[in-house]
Amino acid sequence: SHESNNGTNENKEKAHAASAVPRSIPGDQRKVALITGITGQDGSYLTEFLLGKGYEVHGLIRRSSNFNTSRLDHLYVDPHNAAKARMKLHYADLSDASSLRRWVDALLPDEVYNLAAQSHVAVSFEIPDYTADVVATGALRLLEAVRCSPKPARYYQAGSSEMFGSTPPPQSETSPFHPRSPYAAAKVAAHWYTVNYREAYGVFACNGILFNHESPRRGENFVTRKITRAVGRIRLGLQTKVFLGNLSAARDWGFAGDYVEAMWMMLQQEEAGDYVVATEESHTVEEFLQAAFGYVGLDWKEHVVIDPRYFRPAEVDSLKGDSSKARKALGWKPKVGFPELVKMMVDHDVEIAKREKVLADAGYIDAHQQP
Ligand code: NDP
Ligand code: GDR
Repeated sequence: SHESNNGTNENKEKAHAASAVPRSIPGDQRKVALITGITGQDGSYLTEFLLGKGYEVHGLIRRSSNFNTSRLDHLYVDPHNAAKARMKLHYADLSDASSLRRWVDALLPDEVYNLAAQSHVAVSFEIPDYTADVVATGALRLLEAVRCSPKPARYYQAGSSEMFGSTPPPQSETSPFHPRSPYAAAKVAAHWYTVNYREAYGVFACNGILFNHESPRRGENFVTRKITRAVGRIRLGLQTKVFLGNLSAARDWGFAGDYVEAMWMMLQQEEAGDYVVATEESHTVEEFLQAAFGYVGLDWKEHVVIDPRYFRPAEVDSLKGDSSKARKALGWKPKVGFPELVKMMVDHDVEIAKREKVLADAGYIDAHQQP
């Protein structure tokens, strides 16, 4: 991590004011990308991908009482080392239009990726108003900033298969939306704002309608990661049970690293458009349990307890994408399949559990404190 430079917390203040950071080194012709939600799962993979393509990457982060950049720490270079630092972080918030406008104007990005969201479906029932503000109006605020930018930027909107909701599979770009949560309804609004800015103002704006994608960096309260974290800890004897909700829901699960590539591909086309991105394979939560526990020789039925609090007021029963448009027009296809994804996540989380066990055995952490 970047902190290991001097072993102190002094460098943890990673974000900078607009005046302090020039867009790029003078004379530098690198493409500039601006990413919201850079600290999230997809933000970290997209940043790696774009740095690999030679981009200068700017990320907008929100203020948090805890450091929220752990997914980016391996990419961080102190900005005082201007020749090497190709990822820069700035404070802004999707609920603060002026901050978005200011950064778009200051950085003049070639591409803007709007990944920021209150992205947890169940939580959106608890905080619907906030979810709408960030997910729907937040996208509108950023589109306005892009529309008013002195330099035309290409815009990517992180749309979701949740927008299809109760529309039966397979779901494609032409399937009707029937959202089943405040989160999904807000994503539908953001989708149409994006289409509207394309049609009304000619903004090069694309909607990626991405089906579920996971990774070892997935937030720990999404079902796949919740399961693989539990598998690791149960395998190492750090816990015995995991509490879950509806096991019969079916999802089209892919690997996040594959999906960020599709985002970039959309912005490299001659014309802006909307694309479904999916593996076209669907599995139930129960099948995920079977695969994850089975991989380390455990029987999930001995460890899973159903807790009604994890059932949602309205559920999305079955998602399976038809991504033929993206496969044909972008030449995109997923590289990681379901069994490989499960193994990748379980292997990673068994390693984490091993480290937790060392700390727990030495009395440094409370082993019973479940993540
Ligand atoms: P995460 O929840 O991992 O990341 C969300 C990001 O948004 C974080 O960086 C978070 O910051 C940031 N954020 C939240 N609220 C605000 C705010 N008010 N202002 C600025 N930033 C904010 O999501 P993913 O990486 O999994 O997903 C990326 C995007 O793609 C999201 O929009 C999600 O809804 C969408 N999506 C995801 C899918 C998936 O399967 N992963 C599928 C389809 C769509 P912080 O780190 O501080 O919390
Ligand atoms: P989802 O992902 O709602 O599809 O949204 P999540 O992993 O939260 O749920 C998938 C399915 O699993 C069921 N489930 C549980 N879910 C959670 N989180 N916790 C549990 O204990 C549990 N038990 C069962 C859920 O009911 C659901 O059916 C994700 C997010 O990344 C969104 O931002 C994104 O838009 C969509 O994927 C595509």
